[in-house]
Amino acid sequence: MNELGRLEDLPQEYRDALTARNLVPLWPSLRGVLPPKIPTRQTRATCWAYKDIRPLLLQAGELTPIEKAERRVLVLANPGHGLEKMQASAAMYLGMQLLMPGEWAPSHRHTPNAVRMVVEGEGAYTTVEGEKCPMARGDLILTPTGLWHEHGHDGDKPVVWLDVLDLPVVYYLEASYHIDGQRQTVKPSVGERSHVRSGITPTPLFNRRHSAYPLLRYAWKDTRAALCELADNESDLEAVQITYTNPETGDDAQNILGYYALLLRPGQSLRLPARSPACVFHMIEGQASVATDAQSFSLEEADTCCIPGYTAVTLKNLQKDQPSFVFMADESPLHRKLGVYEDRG
Ligand code: 1HN
Repeated sequence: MNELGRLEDLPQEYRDALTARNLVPLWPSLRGVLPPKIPTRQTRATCWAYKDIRPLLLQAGELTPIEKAERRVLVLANPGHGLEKMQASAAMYLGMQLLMPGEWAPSHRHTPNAVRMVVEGEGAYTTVEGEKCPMARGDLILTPTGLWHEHGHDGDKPVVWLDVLDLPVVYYLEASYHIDGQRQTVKPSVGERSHVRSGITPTPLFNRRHSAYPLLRYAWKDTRAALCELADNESDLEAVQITYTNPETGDDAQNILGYYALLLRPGQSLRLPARSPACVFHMIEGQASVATDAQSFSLEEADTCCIPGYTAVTLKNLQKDQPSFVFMADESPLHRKLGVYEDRG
C-alpha cells in the first residue's frame, strides 16, 4: 500500500490558505477514515456488574429526587468512546434506571427508540400511548420512536430496568429531540396483546387501528417458555435463540436495533460469528462467560457487557445442570438497512 502524503509535508502557507477557506486535504486523513480491511472501532469490550451498579443506583435514589431527574439513570458508558459521550457502542445507549415506590417519571416522547429490559422489582409499569405495560423481571417493553411513555410504580420495593436506546445514532444524525406531555389516560386494554402473538393477527383490511408497533410488551414468561420448548423440541439446534419481532410483519421489533433472547443449554459453549454490528449481552437468568480472542467476562444475573463489531464471541453456560438465559441487543437492523452488514464467520 502506498504511503500517503502527510499534512506536515505541505507548506504552512498552503495549509493556512486551505483552512481560511474551510478546505481540507483528504490524503493525510484517507487511511484514518478508510482503514485497511477492518474498521477502527472505538467501542471497547466492556462489562458492567450489577453488584457495582445497584448500590450506586440506590444511592442516586436518596441523592436525587425523581422530580430533579425526570429519569433516574446511571448510564453504562463505554470508555472507548469517552464516558461523556454516554454510548455503549456506535449506535447503542445503555442505562440502568431506578424507580422507587410511589414515584412517577412523567410522560414524554422522543425520536430515539427505546426498550426496557426489567431487571429487578415488581409493581412498576410503563404506559405507552395509553397502554399500561406491567413490568416483571425479564419483560421487554418497547417505547418506539414518537410514542408517549411514562413510568409509574405501585409496588413497595425499588424497581430497576435496563434501558436500551438508539440515541447515539439518532443524535449523530441531528434528529434527536423530545416533547413533554400530560399524564396519559390509561386505556382498558392490557399491554400484552395475546391475539397478535398466537399466529392470528387482525386482518389489515379491517384493522383500522393498524399500528407499526402492534405489540409493546413481550412477557418473559412467554419468551422463556418459547425458548425452553424450542430447546426441547430441537435437540440438534445449536443456537436456541429467538428474535423479538413485530408479530404482524415478522420484521425486527424496531427499525434500528435488534433484540434477541438466547437459551444456553447446561454447560453449552456457543460460538457467535464475527459480524459487523456491535452486540450487548445481559444475563437474565443463570451465569455465562462471554469471550473474544482477546478477553473474557463472567456474567452473573443482571450483569451487562458490550462487544464491538467484527468480533467473534463465544458464550459459555457456567451452569452445568441448568439452562442460562441471555438477552441480546445489536445494531443488525441498522447495518442491514444501510447495506453494510457483514458476517465474516
Ligand atoms: C428516556 O426517555 C428514558 O423514558 C430513559 O425512561 C432513558 C435516555 C436518553 C434519552 C431518553 C425513559 C433515556 C431517555
